[in-house]
Amino acid sequence: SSAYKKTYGNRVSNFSNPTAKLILETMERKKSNLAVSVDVTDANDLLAIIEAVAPYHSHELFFKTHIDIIQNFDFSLIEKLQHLSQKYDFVYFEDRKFADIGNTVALQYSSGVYKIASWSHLTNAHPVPGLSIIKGLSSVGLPLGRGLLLLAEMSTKGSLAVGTYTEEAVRMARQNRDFVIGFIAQKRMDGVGSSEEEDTSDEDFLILTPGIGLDAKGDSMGQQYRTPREAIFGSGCDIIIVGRGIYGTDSKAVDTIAAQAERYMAEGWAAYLARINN
Ligand code: 6AU
Repeated sequence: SSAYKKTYGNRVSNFSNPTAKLILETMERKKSNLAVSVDVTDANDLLAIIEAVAPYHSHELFFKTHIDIIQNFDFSLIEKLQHLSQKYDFVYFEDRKFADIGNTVALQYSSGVYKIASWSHLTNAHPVPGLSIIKGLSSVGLPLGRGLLLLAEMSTKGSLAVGTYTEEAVRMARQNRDFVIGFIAQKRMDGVGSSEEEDTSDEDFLILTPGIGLDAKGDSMGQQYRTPREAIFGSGCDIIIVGRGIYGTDSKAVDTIAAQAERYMAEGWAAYLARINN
Protein backbone atom coordinates (compact mmCIF):
# COMPACT_ATOMS: atom_id res chain seq x y z
CA SER A 1 0.00 0.00 0.00
CA SER A 2 1.05 3.60 -0.33
CA ALA A 3 1.38 4.29 3.41
CA TYR A 4 3.83 1.39 3.78
CA LYS A 5 6.40 3.19 1.62
CA LYS A 6 5.82 6.73 2.89
CA THR A 7 7.81 8.50 5.58
CA TYR A 8 6.05 9.09 8.87
CA GLY A 9 6.25 12.84 8.27
CA ASN A 10 4.58 12.54 4.87
CA ARG A 11 1.65 10.71 6.42
CA VAL A 12 0.64 13.53 8.81
CA SER A 13 -1.78 14.96 6.24
CA ASN A 14 -3.54 11.58 5.91
CA PHE A 15 -5.10 12.18 9.33
CA SER A 16 -7.48 14.79 10.72
CA ASN A 17 -7.15 13.63 14.33
CA PRO A 18 -4.68 15.80 16.32
CA THR A 19 -3.25 12.85 18.29
CA ALA A 20 -2.46 10.98 15.06
CA LYS A 21 -0.71 14.09 13.74
CA LEU A 22 1.19 14.53 17.00
CA ILE A 23 2.36 10.89 16.93
CA LEU A 24 3.61 11.05 13.33
CA GLU A 25 5.31 14.42 13.87
CA THR A 26 6.98 13.15 17.04
CA MET A 27 8.19 10.03 15.24
CA GLU A 28 9.67 12.08 12.44
CA ARG A 29 11.33 14.54 14.82
CA LYS A 30 12.72 11.96 17.25
CA LYS A 31 13.53 9.32 14.68
CA SER A 32 11.82 6.72 16.79
CA ASN A 33 9.01 4.22 16.39
CA LEU A 34 9.36 2.76 19.88
CA ALA A 35 6.65 2.68 22.52
CA VAL A 36 7.94 1.62 25.92
CA SER A 37 5.39 -0.42 27.85
CA VAL A 38 5.98 0.14 31.55
CA ASP A 39 4.00 -2.56 33.32
CA VAL A 40 5.24 -2.01 36.87
CA THR A 41 3.17 -1.89 40.04
CA ASP A 42 4.99 0.82 41.97
CA ALA A 43 4.50 4.50 41.07
CA ASN A 44 8.10 5.30 41.94
CA ASP A 45 9.37 2.58 39.61
CA LEU A 46 7.18 3.95 36.84
CA LEU A 47 8.58 7.46 37.29
CA ALA A 48 12.13 6.14 37.66
CA ILE A 49 11.91 4.16 34.41
CA ILE A 50 10.57 7.15 32.48
CA GLU A 51 13.26 9.38 33.97
CA ALA A 52 15.92 6.78 33.14
CA VAL A 53 14.93 6.34 29.55
CA ALA A 54 13.47 9.66 28.37
CA PRO A 55 16.11 12.34 29.04
CA TYR A 56 19.07 10.13 28.28
CA HIS A 57 18.13 9.38 24.70
CA SER A 58 15.19 11.65 24.19
CA HIS A 59 14.11 9.18 21.54
CA GLU A 60 11.21 7.42 23.14
CA LEU A 61 8.07 8.22 21.39
CA PHE A 62 5.55 6.75 23.76
CA PHE A 63 5.14 5.49 27.21
CA LYS A 64 2.37 2.96 27.53
CA THR A 65 0.88 2.45 30.96
CA HIS A 66 -1.54 0.12 32.73
CA ILE A 67 -2.42 2.71 35.34
CA ASP A 68 -4.74 0.31 37.21
CA ILE A 69 -1.85 -1.98 38.24
CA ILE A 70 -0.16 0.76 40.30
CA GLN A 71 -0.51 -0.15 43.98
CA ASN A 72 0.32 3.25 45.48
CA PHE A 73 -1.69 5.35 43.02
CA ASP A 74 -2.96 8.82 43.75
CA PHE A 75 -3.67 11.63 41.34
CA SER A 76 -0.37 13.37 42.06
CA LEU A 77 1.20 10.61 39.95
CA ILE A 78 -0.76 11.90 36.95
CA GLU A 79 0.51 15.43 37.57
CA LYS A 80 4.06 14.07 37.63
CA LEU A 81 3.47 12.07 34.45
CA GLN A 82 2.10 15.15 32.68
CA HIS A 83 5.09 17.19 33.77
CA LEU A 84 7.46 14.53 32.37
CA SER A 85 5.65 14.34 29.04
CA GLN A 86 6.00 18.10 28.59
CA LYS A 87 9.60 18.13 29.71
CA TYR A 88 10.71 15.28 27.43
CA ASP A 89 8.20 15.57 24.59
CA PHE A 90 6.52 12.19 24.50
CA VAL A 91 3.04 10.77 24.18
CA TYR A 92 1.03 8.69 26.68
CA PHE A 93 -0.90 5.64 25.74
CA GLU A 94 -3.05 4.24 28.54
CA ASP A 95 -3.57 0.62 27.54
CA ARG A 96 -7.07 0.39 29.04
CA LYS A 97 -8.62 -2.05 26.53
CA PHE A 98 -12.18 -0.82 27.03
CA ALA A 99 -14.76 -3.48 26.17
CA ASP A 100 -18.24 -2.41 27.40
CA ILE A 101 -21.33 -0.61 26.06
CA GLY A 102 -20.96 3.02 25.01
CA ASN A 103 -22.51 4.56 28.11
CA THR A 104 -20.30 2.57 30.48
CA VAL A 105 -17.03 3.13 28.63
CA ALA A 106 -17.73 6.87 28.44
CA LEU A 107 -17.87 6.89 32.25
CA GLN A 108 -14.83 4.64 32.63
CA TYR A 109 -12.86 6.89 30.25
CA SER A 110 -13.82 10.25 31.80
CA SER A 111 -14.35 9.48 35.49
CA GLY A 112 -13.40 7.24 38.38
CA VAL A 113 -10.01 7.24 40.01
CA TYR A 114 -7.94 7.55 36.84
CA LYS A 115 -9.81 10.07 34.61
CA ILE A 116 -7.91 8.59 31.66
CA ALA A 117 -9.20 11.02 29.04
CA SER A 118 -7.83 13.98 30.99
CA TRP A 119 -4.20 12.93 30.53
CA SER A 120 -3.72 10.05 28.08
CA HIS A 121 -3.32 11.09 24.45
CA LEU A 122 -4.18 7.65 23.20
CA THR A 123 -6.13 4.66 24.47
CA ASN A 124 -7.46 1.39 23.03
CA ALA A 125 -10.64 -0.67 22.94
CA HIS A 126 -11.85 -4.10 21.98
CA PRO A 127 -14.30 -3.89 19.07
CA VAL A 128 -16.46 -6.66 20.56
CA PRO A 129 -19.44 -4.38 21.55
CA GLY A 130 -19.66 -2.96 18.01
CA LEU A 131 -20.02 0.72 17.09
CA SER A 132 -21.48 1.55 20.52
CA ILE A 133 -18.01 1.52 22.06
CA ILE A 134 -16.70 4.11 19.60
CA LYS A 135 -19.77 6.30 20.16
CA GLY A 136 -19.21 6.22 23.90
CA LEU A 137 -15.47 6.83 23.88
CA SER A 138 -15.54 9.50 21.17
CA SER A 139 -18.20 11.48 23.06
CA VAL A 140 -15.50 12.02 25.71
CA GLY A 141 -12.25 11.86 23.73
CA LEU A 142 -12.99 13.69 20.51
CA PRO A 143 -13.61 17.13 22.10
CA LEU A 144 -10.25 16.70 23.89
CA GLY A 145 -8.41 15.78 20.68
CA ARG A 146 -7.69 12.24 21.89
CA GLY A 147 -7.24 9.19 19.66
CA LEU A 148 -8.38 5.57 19.83
CA LEU A 149 -6.92 2.28 18.61
CA LEU A 150 -9.08 -0.79 18.09
CA LEU A 151 -7.65 -4.21 18.91
CA ALA A 152 -8.03 -5.84 15.49
CA GLU A 153 -5.67 -8.67 16.41
CA MET A 154 -3.79 -9.83 19.49
CA SER A 155 -0.29 -11.16 20.02
CA THR A 156 -1.26 -14.15 22.13
CA LYS A 157 -1.37 -17.77 21.10
CA GLY A 158 -4.92 -18.81 20.16
CA SER A 159 -6.30 -15.25 19.94
CA LEU A 160 -9.96 -15.09 18.82
CA ALA A 161 -9.42 -11.75 17.07
CA VAL A 162 -8.94 -13.20 13.57
CA GLY A 163 -10.77 -13.44 10.25
CA THR A 164 -14.14 -11.71 10.04
CA TYR A 165 -13.73 -10.26 13.54
CA THR A 166 -10.62 -8.42 12.37
CA GLU A 167 -12.39 -7.33 9.16
CA GLU A 168 -15.33 -5.94 11.15
CA ALA A 169 -12.93 -4.04 13.40
CA VAL A 170 -11.40 -2.36 10.35
CA ARG A 171 -14.84 -1.49 8.96
CA MET A 172 -15.77 0.09 12.30
CA ALA A 173 -12.60 2.18 12.20
CA ARG A 174 -13.20 3.23 8.58
CA GLN A 175 -16.54 4.73 9.60
CA ASN A 176 -14.91 6.73 12.42
CA ARG A 177 -11.68 8.07 11.00
CA ASP A 178 -11.93 11.28 13.06
CA PHE A 179 -11.37 9.36 16.31
CA VAL A 180 -10.10 5.87 15.45
CA ILE A 181 -6.57 6.45 14.21
CA GLY A 182 -5.43 2.86 13.92
CA PHE A 183 -5.11 -0.59 15.40
CA ILE A 184 -3.33 -2.85 17.76
CA ALA A 185 -2.51 -5.54 15.23
CA GLN A 186 0.19 -7.81 13.91
CA LYS A 187 0.20 -6.41 10.36
CA ARG A 188 -1.00 -3.55 8.14
CA MET A 189 -4.77 -3.41 7.71
CA ASP A 190 -5.09 -1.28 4.56
CA GLY A 191 -8.07 -2.45 2.54
CA VAL A 192 -8.95 -5.29 4.95
CA GLY A 193 -12.67 -6.10 4.82
CA SER A 194 -13.42 -3.49 2.16
CA SER A 195 -15.88 -4.20 -0.65
CA GLU A 196 -14.81 -4.22 -4.28
CA GLU A 197 -16.53 -0.90 -5.02
CA GLU A 198 -14.73 0.85 -2.15
CA ASP A 199 -11.52 2.69 -3.02
CA THR A 200 -9.21 2.19 -0.07
CA SER A 201 -5.95 2.85 -1.92
CA ASP A 202 -5.25 6.06 0.01
CA GLU A 203 -6.33 4.64 3.36
CA ASP A 204 -3.95 5.10 6.27
CA PHE A 205 -4.12 3.70 9.79
CA LEU A 206 -1.40 3.61 12.42
CA ILE A 207 -0.47 0.05 13.36
CA LEU A 208 0.94 -0.35 16.87
CA THR A 209 2.22 -3.82 17.44
CA PRO A 210 2.95 -5.62 20.72
CA GLY A 211 4.69 -8.96 21.11
CA ILE A 212 8.20 -7.68 20.33
CA GLY A 213 11.32 -9.31 21.77
CA LEU A 214 14.90 -9.75 20.62
CA ASP A 215 15.95 -12.29 23.23
CA ALA A 216 12.85 -14.43 23.86
CA LYS A 217 10.19 -16.12 21.71
CA GLY A 218 7.43 -15.73 24.26
CA ASP A 219 6.50 -16.07 27.92
CA SER A 220 4.86 -18.85 29.95
CA MET A 221 1.38 -17.29 29.57
CA GLY A 222 0.88 -17.35 25.81
CA GLN A 223 2.62 -14.14 24.78
CA GLN A 224 4.47 -14.51 21.45
CA TYR A 225 7.43 -12.36 20.38
CA ARG A 226 8.95 -11.42 17.05
CA THR A 227 11.69 -8.98 16.15
CA PRO A 228 11.27 -5.28 15.31
CA ARG A 229 12.37 -6.06 11.76
CA GLU A 230 9.72 -8.73 11.29
CA ALA A 231 7.04 -6.35 12.59
CA ILE A 232 8.04 -3.09 10.84
CA PHE A 233 9.67 -4.31 7.63
CA GLY A 234 8.03 -7.71 7.23
CA SER A 235 4.47 -6.92 8.33
CA GLY A 236 4.24 -3.17 7.76
CA CYS A 237 3.51 -2.20 11.36
CA ASP A 238 4.36 1.39 12.32
CA ILE A 239 5.20 1.36 16.02
CA ILE A 240 6.71 -1.39 18.14
CA ILE A 241 5.49 -1.80 21.72
CA VAL A 242 8.17 -3.28 23.98
CA GLY A 243 7.76 -4.07 27.66
CA ARG A 244 9.76 -6.81 29.34
CA GLY A 245 12.32 -6.81 26.53
CA ILE A 246 13.35 -3.40 27.87
CA TYR A 247 12.85 -3.42 31.61
CA GLY A 248 13.26 -7.17 32.09
CA THR A 249 12.44 -8.54 35.48
CA ASP A 250 14.37 -6.01 37.54
CA SER A 251 12.62 -2.69 37.16
CA LYS A 252 15.31 -0.97 39.24
CA ALA A 253 18.28 -1.66 36.95
CA VAL A 254 18.12 1.77 35.36
CA ASP A 255 21.29 1.58 33.24
CA THR A 256 20.27 -1.71 31.70
CA ILE A 257 16.83 -0.34 30.96
CA ALA A 258 18.22 2.69 29.13
CA ALA A 259 20.60 0.50 27.10
CA GLN A 260 17.84 -1.93 26.14
CA ALA A 261 15.55 0.92 25.10
CA GLU A 262 18.32 2.24 22.87
CA ARG A 263 18.74 -1.19 21.32
CA TYR A 264 15.04 -1.59 20.45
CA MET A 265 14.84 1.99 19.25
CA ALA A 266 17.77 1.45 16.88
CA GLU A 267 16.37 -1.84 15.55
CA GLY A 268 12.92 -0.35 15.03
CA TRP A 269 14.24 2.68 13.17
CA ALA A 270 16.59 0.63 10.98
CA ALA A 271 13.68 -1.61 9.99
CA TYR A 272 11.63 1.47 9.06
CA LEU A 273 14.46 2.94 6.96
CA ALA A 274 14.87 -0.41 5.20
CA ARG A 275 11.14 -0.38 4.47
CA ILE A 276 10.85 3.12 3.00
CA ASN A 277 14.12 2.83 1.05
CA ASN A 278 13.50 -0.69 -0.22
O1 6AU B 1 6.48 -6.69 25.84
P1 6AU B 1 5.64 -7.33 26.93
O2 6AU B 1 5.21 -8.72 26.57
O3 6AU B 1 6.26 -7.25 28.28
O4 6AU B 1 4.33 -6.42 27.05
C1 6AU B 1 3.43 -6.25 26.01
C2 6AU B 1 2.41 -5.20 26.36
C3 6AU B 1 1.55 -5.53 27.56
C4 6AU B 1 0.24 -6.00 26.97
O5 6AU B 1 -0.87 -5.63 27.77
C5 6AU B 1 0.18 -5.28 25.62
O6 6AU B 1 1.52 -5.03 25.25
N1 6AU B 1 -0.48 -6.03 24.53
C6 6AU B 1 -1.54 -5.46 23.77
C7 6AU B 1 -1.85 -4.05 23.75
C8 6AU B 1 -0.82 -3.05 23.74
O7 6AU B 1 -2.99 -3.68 23.57
C9 6AU B 1 -2.26 -6.25 22.88
C10 6AU B 1 -1.82 -7.56 22.58
O8 6AU B 1 -2.36 -8.23 21.71
N2 6AU B 1 -0.72 -8.03 23.24
C11 6AU B 1 -0.03 -7.31 24.19
O9 6AU B 1 0.97 -7.80 24.72
O10 6AU B 1 1.36 -4.33 28.30
